[in-house]
Amino acid sequence: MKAAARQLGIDKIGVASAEPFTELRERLERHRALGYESGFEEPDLDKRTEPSLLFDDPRSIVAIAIAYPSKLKNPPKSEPGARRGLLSRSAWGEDYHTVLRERLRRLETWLQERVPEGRFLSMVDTGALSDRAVAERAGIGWSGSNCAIITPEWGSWVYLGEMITNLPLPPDAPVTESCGSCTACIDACPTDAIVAPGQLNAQRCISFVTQTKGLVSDELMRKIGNRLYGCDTCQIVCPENKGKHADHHPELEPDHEKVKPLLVPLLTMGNREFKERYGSNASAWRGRKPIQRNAVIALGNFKDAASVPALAGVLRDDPRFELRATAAWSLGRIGGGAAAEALAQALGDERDEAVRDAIGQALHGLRETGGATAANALSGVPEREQS
Ligand code: B12
Ligand code: SF4
Ligand code: SF4
Repeated sequence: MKAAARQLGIDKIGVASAEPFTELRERLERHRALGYESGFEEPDLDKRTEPSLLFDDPRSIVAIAIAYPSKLKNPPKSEPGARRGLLSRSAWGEDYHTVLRERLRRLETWLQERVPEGRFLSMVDTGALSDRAVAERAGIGWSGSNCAIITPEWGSWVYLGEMITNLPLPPDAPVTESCGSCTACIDACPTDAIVAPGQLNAQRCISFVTQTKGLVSDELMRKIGNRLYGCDTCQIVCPENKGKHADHHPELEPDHEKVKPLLVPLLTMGNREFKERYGSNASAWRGRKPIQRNAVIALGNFKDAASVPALAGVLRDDPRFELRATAAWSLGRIGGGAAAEALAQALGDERDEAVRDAIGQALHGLRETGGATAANALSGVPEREQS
């Protein structure tokens, strides 16, 4: 099986016992008690840690890793008047769920042909098991301080998946490498989401925040920068990832205009266009709203006056209050007379309380910091509406 893995399109394969994940169970309980969960995990901790609840008579778990690219060759430039956002590397190619499930199916077929009594249950990401805990036990890599499984061969730029089976395969030993005294990821995390080595408060992780659909706090919006989906900072700074770049899976190669797109056209992208462009991309699973909201945030963070008309359009016309409120924040962040005017005008028409609040706060901020033009635009706005 191991010798065949490469020809099946699998970069690394290992075997773990199917014993309960007792240490992980304690970990997950503490994680929940501290409020560090993202809400995307399987909620049933028994299912997460006891393979026998998912599969009749499990004897082993086969873990696989597929390496993905970490570098864009000649990426388009993000320039004044033509600012761009960025998808994280885990969403650069075709949706990895599709790719890994297909590889696991190939592996199942290969095994079934040789061992007809074999039974298999494969999962990638959305299964109950912790893909990282399985990979760690199967010797795929070690569990880094940034939480990622780091392989000696491909660094942490790997997707993980696994297959529970009734076949009693000899287990592999975990890898012996570790992070040593390095703390680069903890130091670089923009929101201090890594509260201790290997412990993440997902609620503060930008990767999580980019995947939410609601309003984002001022602090986190500033820290999102121009990220449209996911965050790679704690992996980019990792010395174990230096020079690691896998470009041998054509389906995982990035389309530059998709993964580093112009921001303004994203704002008015309809559902059909979104599905055509991003439907087969891992970033699409939450729909277009989070990505469009993040595009609005990114334009605010660029503070580029050229994007004021597009943001004013969102504030005036977008039917989703989250988008309008976020556009108000971005206009306030960009500032200047045109932004202040758009905000003041929108206040007259806006009926949603949350959006009115956001407009009020943006106008208030402009009044405190803005110049004469902004102040003029505010002159007709009653005090109550401004703050
Ligand atoms: C929920 C989730 C998220 C959440 C929370 C992430 C987190 N760290 O918990 C959010 C949305 C933030 C997220 C972000 C990302 N994710 Co995610 N996510 C998941 C998911 C669905 C569950 C993870 C989970 O249960 N976390 C809870 C923690 C507590 O458990 P765990 O990390 O699974 O297990 C480890 C710890 O428990 C630890 N541990 C256990 N006991 C102890 C004891 C001590 C003392 C210590 C220190 C540690 C420790 O060891 C376990 C193994 O490493 C998995 C898929 C899956 N089904 O497993 C993908 C997964 C972890 N994500 C993945 C990826 C790629 C990402 C991102 C890089 C995407 C991006 N570029 O934005 C970021 C990375 C953020 C980060 N630093 O972790 C990959 C990881 C690949 C890899 N090489 O490790 C996975 C495995 C998906 C996949 N199948 O490929 N993700
Ligand atoms: S993904 Fe980003 S926000 Fe999350 S832990 Fe890593 S660096 Fe911090
Ligand atoms: S940056 Fe350093 S501490 Fe963090 S995962 Fe990489 S090696 Fe470990």
